Amino acid sequence: MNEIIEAIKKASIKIKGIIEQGDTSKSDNQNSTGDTQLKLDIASDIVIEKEFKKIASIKQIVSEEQENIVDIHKDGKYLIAYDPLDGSSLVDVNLSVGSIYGIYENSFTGKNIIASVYVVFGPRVEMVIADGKTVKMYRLYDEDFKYIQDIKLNEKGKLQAPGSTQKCWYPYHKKMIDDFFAQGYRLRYSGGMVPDLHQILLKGGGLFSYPSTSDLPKGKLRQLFEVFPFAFVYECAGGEAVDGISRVLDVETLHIHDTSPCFFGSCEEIKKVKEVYLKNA
Ligand code: FBP
Repeated sequence: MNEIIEAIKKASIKIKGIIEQGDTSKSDNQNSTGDTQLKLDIASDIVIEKEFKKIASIKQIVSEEQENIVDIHKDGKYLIAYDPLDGSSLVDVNLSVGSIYGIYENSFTGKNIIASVYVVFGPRVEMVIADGKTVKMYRLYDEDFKYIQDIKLNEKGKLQAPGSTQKCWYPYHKKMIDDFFAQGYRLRYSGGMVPDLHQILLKGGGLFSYPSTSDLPKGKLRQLFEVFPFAFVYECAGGEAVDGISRVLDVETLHIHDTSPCFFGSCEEIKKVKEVYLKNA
């Protein structure tokens, strides 16, 4: 596992350079979800895959930017699903973006995730590692990541990050979001999943939601390399992650690019989400 973390560190330093110097224009390609790929997405993906190919313990990888599973080493132990540069379109407006990695054993399913890592590329580059017991944050200084702190969520927070197109929210979802704001929750939403979820973790808690909507009934965020890795982080930090009703890491994966509605947060907020969604199921 340590060699995987070292590979992510090396790749992240290169991706930092790509973001700062790279071409943010669109490529001629689309990814498996139909998103037009930016040259940054493809460049970041190439950097990560090159680093992972050097590691004997990696059996397979899945990238948001590639259609199929890539076989790496047949005797490897770990399966890694990753989003090389989530929210990449935000680079053009100089907002924070991130890479997300889910590390699995045996098969690419929520139940088999054993660790997750994300890297935030913002005013500073920070890496967060969840290993099933703790959540630890590191910060990049020159060419080295230094340990900063452990991250724990409070029972209840103060921030709310309500995602997706509001005109497509179901009425009960809109009322739930409005109720949180009426309680004094503060809006914190940049459109970048990584910095938005990182902020809630560092500020002690709250709720991030990307629900089922009339235009995207199964949500937008991808299970293997967006939803499950952050669900694992939030659970390790003392919070919860659901699809509205069930623990999201128990959701079945039928295809490697499947999406899921998702709610990540402190326990109090997730309790409210489950109450509302169970009542309207
Ligand atoms: P990409 O993987 O295409 O970047 O989309 C993911 C994402 O950008 C997340 O980072 C973010 O939480 C979400 O989409 C924002 O979606 P919306 O703009 O619909 O709220």
